[in-house]
Amino acid sequence: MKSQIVIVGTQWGDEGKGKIVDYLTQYAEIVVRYQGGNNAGHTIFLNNKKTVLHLIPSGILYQNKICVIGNGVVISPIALFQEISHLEQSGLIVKNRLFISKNCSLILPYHIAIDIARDKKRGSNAIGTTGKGIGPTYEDKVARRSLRISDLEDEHRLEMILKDISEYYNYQLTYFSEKSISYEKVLKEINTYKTKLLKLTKDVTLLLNQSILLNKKIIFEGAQGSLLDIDHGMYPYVTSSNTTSSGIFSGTGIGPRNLGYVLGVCKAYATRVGFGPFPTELSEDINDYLFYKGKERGATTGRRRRTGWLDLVLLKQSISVNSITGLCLTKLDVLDGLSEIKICIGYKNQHEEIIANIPYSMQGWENIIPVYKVFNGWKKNTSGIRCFDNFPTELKEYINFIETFLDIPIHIISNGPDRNNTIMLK
Ligand code: 2SA
Ligand code: MG
Repeated sequence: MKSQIVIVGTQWGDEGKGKIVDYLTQYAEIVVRYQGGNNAGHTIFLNNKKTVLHLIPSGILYQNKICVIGNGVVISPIALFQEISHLEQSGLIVKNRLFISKNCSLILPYHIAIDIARDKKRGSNAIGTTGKGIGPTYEDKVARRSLRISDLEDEHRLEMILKDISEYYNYQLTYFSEKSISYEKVLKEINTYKTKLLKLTKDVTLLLNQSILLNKKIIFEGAQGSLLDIDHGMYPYVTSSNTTSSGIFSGTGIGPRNLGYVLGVCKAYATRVGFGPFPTELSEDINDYLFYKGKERGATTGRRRRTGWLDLVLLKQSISVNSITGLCLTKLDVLDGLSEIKICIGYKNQHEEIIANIPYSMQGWENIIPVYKVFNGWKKNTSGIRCFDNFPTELKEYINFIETFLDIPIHIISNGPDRNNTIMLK
């Protein structure tokens, strides 16, 4: 098998990708982010110490691994240097092992201001963005208006592009009755980090393709989840990048022949932060139980995550869109205290008719009723268990059902936040 593996979220993000990337990094040499920006929140517990990474690949917590940020990622230099400084304060050396593509678009104060202003204006139709300027920065990229890292090398080019961006957004900010942002102030800010940022850059497409030829082990670390993909997600309640495995090719410049394995990370229940359809969403006590026991708060914004039952209809869709080889089931221990656990195995409409295909339009999601299979809970603490055979029978049944229904192997189980709470199967 090829040495390049992909780790993607199969739901709405927060499946526990960060922890799994961190666990598997021991076997890898390079870890790569290829989409999104500092809207991500990858939480890792190491020796009871919590680290949240937003932009830098989770592999950075190992001293000797190379971390790469591909051209598909949008970069907030302020967030980047804050994260570097946090890591350095905890004794990690980032220099000479974090490399960023010069083709990355920059998130500027304009993007953040307009992201927040627009979502506010949407009122009851708000998307619930993280307010990190992600959408507007990707818009600029597609509109060929972006300021990319490489533009910082040429003062004249930098000023020309920034003037254009400044004019464009200040016009919009006025429309939203928001304060305009001074071009001079932003230019001054850019000049404080421009040299530092350029020093971190490298031709990462070349680096990755050469590493692949040398058969180096590479992990591609997805951010957010498949249901938030700009093309395949529940549009418009999505983020602005390709969160599915397809994003790797455009976001780094490696080709599809080079991937050996796609691991889909899936939480044993479901959460969503932000607005949009959520067929299995819970509004009962179990919602509070999952929220408290699962510590379900946005790792970037601190927002309470919505919770619900595992939805195998959506998971099937994610498996197919991402070309998933095997699954990693996370946060199983969170279900330990429940006497009854449900899994959604189909949808029907209000006339009790089975819906064969996932709706494509937003209207289609409105009257979806989930069809559940009900399982007995195991009511035992399972977080210390290190081997599948030692799981309670009810938990084994739960896992075996998922595997059989989806016709896809579950290769990893995570039953706690620490690296040690990881069970490799098969
Ligand atoms: P944006 O800011 O434009 O990407 O928001 C668009 C939608 O994408 C959702 N989104 C996320 N969903 C889950 N986790 C994310 N990362 C953070 C975390 C989020 C947080 O790990 O908890 O702290 O709130 C993430 N990033 C974007 C977002 O909620 C919108 O629905
Ligand atoms: Mg997260």
